[in-house]
Amino acid sequence: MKCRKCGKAAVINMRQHRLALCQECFLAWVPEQVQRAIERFDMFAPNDRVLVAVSGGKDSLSLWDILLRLGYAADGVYINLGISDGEYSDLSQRRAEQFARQYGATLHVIDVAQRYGRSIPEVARRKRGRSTCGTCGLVKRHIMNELACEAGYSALATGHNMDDEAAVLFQNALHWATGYLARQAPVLPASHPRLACKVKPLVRLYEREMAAYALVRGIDYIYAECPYSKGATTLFYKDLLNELEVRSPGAKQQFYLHFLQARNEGRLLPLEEQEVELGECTRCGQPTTAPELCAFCRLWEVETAAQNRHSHAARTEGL
Ligand code: Q46
Ligand code: ZN
Repeated sequence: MKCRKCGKAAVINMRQHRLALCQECFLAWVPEQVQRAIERFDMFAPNDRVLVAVSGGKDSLSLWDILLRLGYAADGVYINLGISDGEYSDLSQRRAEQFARQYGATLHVIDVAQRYGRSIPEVARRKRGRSTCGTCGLVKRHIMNELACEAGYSALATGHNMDDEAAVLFQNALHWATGYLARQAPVLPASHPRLACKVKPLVRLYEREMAAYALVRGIDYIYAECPYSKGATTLFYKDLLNELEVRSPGAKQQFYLHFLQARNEGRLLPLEEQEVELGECTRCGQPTTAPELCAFCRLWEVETAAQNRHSHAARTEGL
């Protein structure tokens, strides 16, 4: 198969675009798609400072690579969650640090256990109605939002690709989760002075294309997935959508892009976002719908109380 742009041997065939490209043309095409998404959804301006949420995986490192190549002032943030199965956290941190060194870019590293006294698996072990991923998501969102706001970044960029977004859309549509559907967008503007604007510049790209980009570009990323992602329902939905894609190339793209179009045109009227009243957490000051402490501060308060009870019991037993 030949590259449609220059006639050299193609390295990838993207059936949904009826487009085969050689290595060189593909490496130019991917950043073009990202730039189109940034402009189309008005994510940020050329002089804005952007903070990239880096996990050490193919999507976030490729996103960082692309933004730097496009000339954006993009720094990274890596959060060490303390996941030791297969040394997942330490390995992924090394990949992120190695990338930053190689590109001469700034990486903020935050270690949850060092900063808050306990790793994510340790906190999640106490199971308080929240799954490990639920706890992890809450902590990551809080830390990234805090850093983005305090350090004055215009946007917090995540490496969600179209497969991620289509799978979440499928899940939300199956459950008619109208609140989530209303909030699912490539850009979530800052609705409060202490809330960062969140953007997803990879929404026009399939996961397969991002994997190919990282490979062809020679980005050294962590291949292993987080051990807690095993059996996640979104992975099952991704498989279903990929089966559909095999039978009907472009189905995934149409499903997601038509949703965005309908949303922008106001054709999802009953899904209109309801204005939620946001107060401020009395401890950390971040926006919350709760009357006093935000969910993040409540999590660590319960954690500290449990720790105190534990040390008290240990002391009593020792008497
Ligand atoms: S890192 Fe955290 Fe994910 Fe691992 S524990 Fe779950 S949420 S799966 S994106
Ligand atoms: Zn708080």
